Amino acid sequence: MALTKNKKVLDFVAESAELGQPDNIVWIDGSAEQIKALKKEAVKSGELIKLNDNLLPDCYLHRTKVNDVARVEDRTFICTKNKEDAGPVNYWMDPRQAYELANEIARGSMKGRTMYVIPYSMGVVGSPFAKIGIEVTDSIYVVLNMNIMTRVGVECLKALGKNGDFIKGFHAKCNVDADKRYIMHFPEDNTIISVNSAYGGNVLLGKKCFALRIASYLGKNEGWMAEHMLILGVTFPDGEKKYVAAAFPSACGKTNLAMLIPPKHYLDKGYKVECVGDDIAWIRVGEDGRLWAVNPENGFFGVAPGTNEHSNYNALQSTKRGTIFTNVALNTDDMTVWWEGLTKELPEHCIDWTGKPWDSAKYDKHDKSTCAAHPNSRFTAPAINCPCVSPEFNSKKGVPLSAIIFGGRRASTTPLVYEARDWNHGVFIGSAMSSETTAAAAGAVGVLRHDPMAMKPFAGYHMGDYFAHWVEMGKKVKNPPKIFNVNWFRTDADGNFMWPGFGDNMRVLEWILKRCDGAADAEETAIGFVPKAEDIDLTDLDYEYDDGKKFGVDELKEILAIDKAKWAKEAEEIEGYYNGTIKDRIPQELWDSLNTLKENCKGAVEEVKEKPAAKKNVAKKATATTAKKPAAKKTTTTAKKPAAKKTTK
Ligand code: SAT
Ligand code: MN
Repeated sequence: MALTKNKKVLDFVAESAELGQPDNIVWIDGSAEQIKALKKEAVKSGELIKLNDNLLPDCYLHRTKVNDVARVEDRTFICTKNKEDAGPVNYWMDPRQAYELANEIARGSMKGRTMYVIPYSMGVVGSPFAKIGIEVTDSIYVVLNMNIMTRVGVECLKALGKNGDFIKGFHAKCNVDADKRYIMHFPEDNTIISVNSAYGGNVLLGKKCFALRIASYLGKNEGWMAEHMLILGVTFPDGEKKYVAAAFPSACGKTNLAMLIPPKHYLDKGYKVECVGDDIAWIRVGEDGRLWAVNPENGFFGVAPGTNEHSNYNALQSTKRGTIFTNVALNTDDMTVWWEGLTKELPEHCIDWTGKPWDSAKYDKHDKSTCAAHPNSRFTAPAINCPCVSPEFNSKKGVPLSAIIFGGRRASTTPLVYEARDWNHGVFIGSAMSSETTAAAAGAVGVLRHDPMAMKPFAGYHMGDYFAHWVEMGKKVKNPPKIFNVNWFRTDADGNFMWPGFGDNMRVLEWILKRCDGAADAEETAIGFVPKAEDIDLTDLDYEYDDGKKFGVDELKEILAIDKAKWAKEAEEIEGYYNGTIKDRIPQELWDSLNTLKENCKGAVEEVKEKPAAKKNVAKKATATTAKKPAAKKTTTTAKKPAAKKTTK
């Protein structure tokens, strides 16, 4: 029975039913009984496998089809009337054509099935940040995951009232046919359509589809921001709390950073880290002129492989009850789950993620095809399970941000951490982010690609306009957070990660937060402010590379060093991306920052190129040119060196 009198909702449900032609329609009220009954039904049909109720109470395993294990970026479309509005890094489809295609695929596809109507809220119901969505789906798996990841049920319909607007989401799994898989977004209609997939990021429509792609578009028009960012709080020994939001591409450690446990000597001093969110931040300007952020989600859709007691105790604990595991391995000895990196010992009797018995003797950690769990296998865990969930997790007004951090996987060039000179320089740094691809999206892994603000797959409109929106937001914030860039992934010549990462990232966070207070020193470099080695606390740091070499001050110096020649090349590369991909919608402020970077690294270009030039006689190539579009009016004001007052506290 319909749970609302809102005509727009009723119309949407009726239209969806007319299209999908399900046998039944079930409204999800969010009650524990209903959810329990659905779990039972899913176990009966084989869609879920019930795990050991003593060891993992109320936990289930789900396996997707082998062709349906990750987001599919090349089948994800932004459908705006004008192609230009989707921009150069999104796939675009004409909305009329997209609706026609989706209708053709979805028509009658729910015959013999039940269509569930999920009213859900992104954000705490009643918060000024919150927005309501209605997802219809023919998948119980989607209902159960949405019930963890979002706030689901009648309270959302109440908040909507008789006339409220909402984001429409239509999901039909159809035959999970990869050739007919489409994830379509209609930002101008507040609509999302997903067909022929049953994998998380493609079908939990509140997550990437709504909370990032549609919400980023809404944010641009309404003056706020939807970002691919974790949010964490740090409590200092004196009791003061500071909050940080950090953008990293998928599967680059957002969940780990969001839940980090500081090294012992920090804990002894009274430091504490608490998690507000691990994937998405909605950010608004507060009355105090600061940026305030909420996590619109209600759970974690985290990457399982590599998660263990040491790497992320809090995430692991979060998965101990009420969790749905997707594409991990099943340990048949005790009906628990396993994935690569969970334990050193391999399970003796185990079924791999495809449902076949797994032979641990054939396991080769360098060959992903021998893995028991899929590299992008996931857990969907309620946020309230997390031992370090922030008391502000359910706050309606959110938390004020002291710092914004960008980061990616970069084997070289990018130092462990550096700080932007100001907001616009920070926006430049975010826009210039590159990272190696991961298993979170279908396609090759480990390929370096541009991923501005970690939003390449998620900005619901033109990337150049998105940069401009960041610049505009900077003008609205009287007390902006400071912006930093980190890189936990530097490798040495043997391919070892040079920085220990995980809990030891606290050492970098401490410097970042002290910089926000003017309480830590830094060195002014060509790319921004970089800590001196002595500014990073290495007390009790114990990290050994595979060859037995220990991490120490020399290694720290190496990963803090700025190689200007490499940065000169990086600047050329960024210019190529701006000119070649984003083209004419790059805001002038970003060209100015690029020109400053080029200017600051100019000597290094000469140095590097002069050597062969001396022999080969091509010395004239040595001079750095100015990036395209240097506005005449602004070049004169371009600071070649950052303002002296900011160099140190
Ligand atoms: O699959 S999701 O898009 O939900 C997770 C991710 O890729 O970050
Ligand atoms: Mn993500």
